[in-house]
Amino acid sequence: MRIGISCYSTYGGSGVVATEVGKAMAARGHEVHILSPSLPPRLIGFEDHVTFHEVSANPYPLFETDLFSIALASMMADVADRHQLDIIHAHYAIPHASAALLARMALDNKIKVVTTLHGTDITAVGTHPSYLPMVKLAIRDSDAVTVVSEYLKHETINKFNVSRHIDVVYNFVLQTDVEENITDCRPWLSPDSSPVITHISNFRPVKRVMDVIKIFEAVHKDYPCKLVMVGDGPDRMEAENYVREKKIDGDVRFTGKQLDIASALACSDVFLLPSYTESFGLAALEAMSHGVPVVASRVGGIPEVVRDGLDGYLAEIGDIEQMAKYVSLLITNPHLKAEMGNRAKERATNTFAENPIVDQYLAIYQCVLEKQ
Ligand code: GMT
Repeated sequence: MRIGISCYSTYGGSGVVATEVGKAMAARGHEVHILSPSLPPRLIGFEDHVTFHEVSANPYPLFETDLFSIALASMMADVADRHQLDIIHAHYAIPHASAALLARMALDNKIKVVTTLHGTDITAVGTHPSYLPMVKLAIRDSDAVTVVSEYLKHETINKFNVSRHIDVVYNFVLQTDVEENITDCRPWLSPDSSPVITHISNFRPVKRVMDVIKIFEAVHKDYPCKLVMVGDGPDRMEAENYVREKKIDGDVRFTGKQLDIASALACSDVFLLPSYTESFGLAALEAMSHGVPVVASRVGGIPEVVRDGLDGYLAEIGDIEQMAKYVSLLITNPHLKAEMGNRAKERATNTFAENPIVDQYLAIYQCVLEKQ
């Protein structure tokens, strides 16, 4: 098969899933073309059967805004034509899915479009009137639509009033991420060997970064511990200012964006994800795959990933006190932490293993290609 994959190249989960699906398809011998505004972080190094195409919108004095969507659709059509692609797999509805439909029109329907909805394209920004009709069209007219959780399927059907078939294909973990190239970060993240609490995100409001800090503050009052904040985004500055004001900055480390998430997780004791919406929670799954129990909000698709009381604990959105209690319980009870961590690892590596999930995408590709 010749497959085009379109995604954002940010550190967000949709770009990670898209790139890893592409690499997995290439490893199975398919030809893969990845289209993105810049090189996705997971695409470092040469990969056999994978070609990267950087999408950029050519500015023109008349244009008042960046015309990325049109540039993306044009590049999809061009790459599909030149490389005789069979399928474009668009990750995130805005604008990837609508651009793919436009490219399909430009190619007289000689290509199939598979759209994967990831989260806020449905639960937040997608329902804004500036985007809603196009997201609805993308859901209606893609040859196949997948979502990353049962929760997101439910939201898609209800919010967009659609009746079409939608497949749930969960996010997955890579065995190589779990086992290979781990650096022991504990000596510098926690020189006194106190427990390490970790949060990884793009620090957008949806992640409730200030809840992370306040949960840590409450735990830290009673127990020595460290907080590691991996990532960057709009809410980082407020969080950094707060920890300085509260004079807990000596025990909070903001690492900025990191490619080596696996090493940070491998030396973590608890992973915190108090988001107000989360269609799946790939970061939580990655933590689980390293045997790290998760304390998260009971929201969206998170309960499909983290089983409350088994792989970690779930609490209501914004319940800082309860989440702090759960974190304290875990860091003061090594036996409980190890038991939950082991269960989390087993669940992550069995239920969310790469191969069967990539096979699900492959079966969807084959199915749309058979339908002429
Ligand atoms: O929807 C978003 O906010 C962006 C997207 C991303 O690129 O990070 O995140 C979503 O997709 C991930 C991969 O499928 C999921 O694991 C995340 O839970 C989801 N984020 C949200 O729903 C907030």
